[in-house]
Amino acid sequence: MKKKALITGLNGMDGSHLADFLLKKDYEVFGVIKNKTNETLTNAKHLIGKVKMYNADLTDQNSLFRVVKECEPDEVYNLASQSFVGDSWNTPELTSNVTGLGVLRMLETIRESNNKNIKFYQASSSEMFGKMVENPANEKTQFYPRSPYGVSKLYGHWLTKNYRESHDMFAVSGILFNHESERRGYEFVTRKISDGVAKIHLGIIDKIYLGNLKAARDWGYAPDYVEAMWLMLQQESPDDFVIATGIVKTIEDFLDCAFQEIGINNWSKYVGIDNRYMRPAEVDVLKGDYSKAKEKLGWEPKINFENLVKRMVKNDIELQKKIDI
Ligand code: G4F
Repeated sequence: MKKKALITGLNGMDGSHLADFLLKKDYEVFGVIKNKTNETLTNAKHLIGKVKMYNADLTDQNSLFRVVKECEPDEVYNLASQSFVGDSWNTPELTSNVTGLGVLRMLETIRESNNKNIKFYQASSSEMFGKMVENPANEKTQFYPRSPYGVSKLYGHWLTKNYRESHDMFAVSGILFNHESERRGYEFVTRKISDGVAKIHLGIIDKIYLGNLKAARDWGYAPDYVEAMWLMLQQESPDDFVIATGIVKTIEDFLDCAFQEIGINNWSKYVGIDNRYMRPAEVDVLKGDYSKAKEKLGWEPKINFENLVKRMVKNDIELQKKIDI
């Protein structure tokens, strides 16, 4: 019998990469998509016919009950969320409802299913470390979130731990640091840059506008990170893990690397600052210590920063060429 996995947020970057990964492992994969239509299937189009997709929502408890009842999963990966930190100040209630309370609804759905064997993965985030009271951060580092998004993720994180301890559930959190890929949404800084650089290269635009260029992140490659999610659910006992590269780069470093890809060494005339992209409370730097994951999961990042940036820029150049035709 094939193992069955249910992924919420199937159409997101991580959801679609995880589905690809699990299909290769011969899983039967089910996915929850919000407002599913053929037009809204951005990252999951190639999964039509391979993954059974459900129109359900983390804000609608009954829709989750129905999905779990029908597909009877062995593993549930809760990846859906309002995941754009910048927008969480504009939509704090929506963010809390989806990113925070959504975790409660998914955990309750599993608990009420009376199937003690379902394993649950929660997508926790390095945004929970926010102000970083310890650098690099590990699983024991105290949290200090800096946005409604970070606070909501922290609620989901503690709730997952609480359900594990209260109801004897196999429920784990992966505290993932920033991870990107060719499927990243255009609102995030990495994709905004790779897309912008591709358009500058092809003469479509002449400048990109960004916010805080001094912010620093620990960036990895999303397909590497979905493997870590799966590994966490294959352990004997449930536990939480930090997943990171341990290497920190600034937005300026990302710009250096992206512009070098199109042969430009000094990008200053191609980048403008727009205060609209500054955040009310910034997370200046994020750096993770993944040694526990290395030791217990045997996990390590494979794609480095330079390679990641190259892939994203190359992909966007190819995409733009196709659009131009
Ligand atoms: O790309 P970002 O929007 O990602 P952020 O806020 O780090 O969040 C991402 O990683 C988290 C894990 O740490 C996830 F939980 C979360 O869901 C998401 O995937 O911004 C990165 C940095 C910020 O410091 C921001 O202020 O880039 C800075 N930045 C500068 N200019 C910009 C821009 N960010 C965006 N989105 N757009 C800009 O123009």
